[in-house]
Amino acid sequence: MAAALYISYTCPFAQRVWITRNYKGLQEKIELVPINLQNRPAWYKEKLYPENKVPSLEHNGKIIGESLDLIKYVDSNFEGPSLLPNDPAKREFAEELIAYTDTFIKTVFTSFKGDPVKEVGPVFDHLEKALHKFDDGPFFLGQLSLLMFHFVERFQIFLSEVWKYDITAGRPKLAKWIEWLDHGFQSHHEGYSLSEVNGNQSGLEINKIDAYEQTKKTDPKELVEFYKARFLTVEVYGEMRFALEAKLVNQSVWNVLGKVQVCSTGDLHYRKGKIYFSP
Ligand SMILES: N[C@@H](CCC(=O)N[C@@H](CS)C(=O)NCC(=O)O)C(=O)O
Repeated sequence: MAAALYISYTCPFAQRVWITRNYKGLQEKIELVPINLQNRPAWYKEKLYPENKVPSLEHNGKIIGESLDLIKYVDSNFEGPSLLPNDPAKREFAEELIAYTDTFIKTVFTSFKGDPVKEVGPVFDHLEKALHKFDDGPFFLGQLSLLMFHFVERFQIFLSEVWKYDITAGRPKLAKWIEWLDHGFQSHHEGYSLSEVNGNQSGLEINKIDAYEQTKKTDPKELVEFYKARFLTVEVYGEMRFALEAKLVNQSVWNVLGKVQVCSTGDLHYRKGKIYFSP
């Protein structure tokens, strides 16, 4: 029976279910339905998914949500290669790692509103340790890399751009993992497969690269702007508002606000009589 996966092109949670669908070769079996999150159609909430979030999957007359549940559901209820390894120890580790992704994401997103340089270390250390666990090439158990990489890639861009924080410093396995994945995607663009470039040791085959590449719609520059607007914008008032409006301060404002030490000038936004500043 045909199924529909409701996603948004910018949502990383939807992206991991979308990658799972592509990886299993279910493009014909599970139709993609993009939802515009900024302008959600009323029927989505009223008739389909009262949570009004993406992703959700419509299958056999049922609607299921939550991306982690959906990954497991799609993996076990549809045909195609399994995402989870068969070996029991590896399978247990894979399930732990998939579940850990939510802690990882939450910690990093929350840190964007505080001080990431102090807060994100432990979660990237956890990934570094996980990469040491099985000697499976530079990947987390092969295809599971695909379910982690899009988050790590987004965070890497934002943390280095805004906080000058290098997630790979002191984490050699993580550095290698990112390098190999980047290299794999790049070689693919240039018309080579990773096995041609590096011998057949990478475990990143063309169908895996494709499964991921088909979901890659976010431009890194747009991503940085989107995260800045979402996480770094603060309301300013009182003397600071006066100084900003009179253009008496720029860079120092942000330092005084105590958020980031590195940005230069910012933009002022007026909304409902309030004033907001974003770097
Ligand atoms: N825990 C959920 C998170 C899904 C989620 O937060 N989706 C966002 C887009 S990235 C959303 O639909 N937000 C709309 C809203 O919260 O109203 C999952 O893993 O599926």
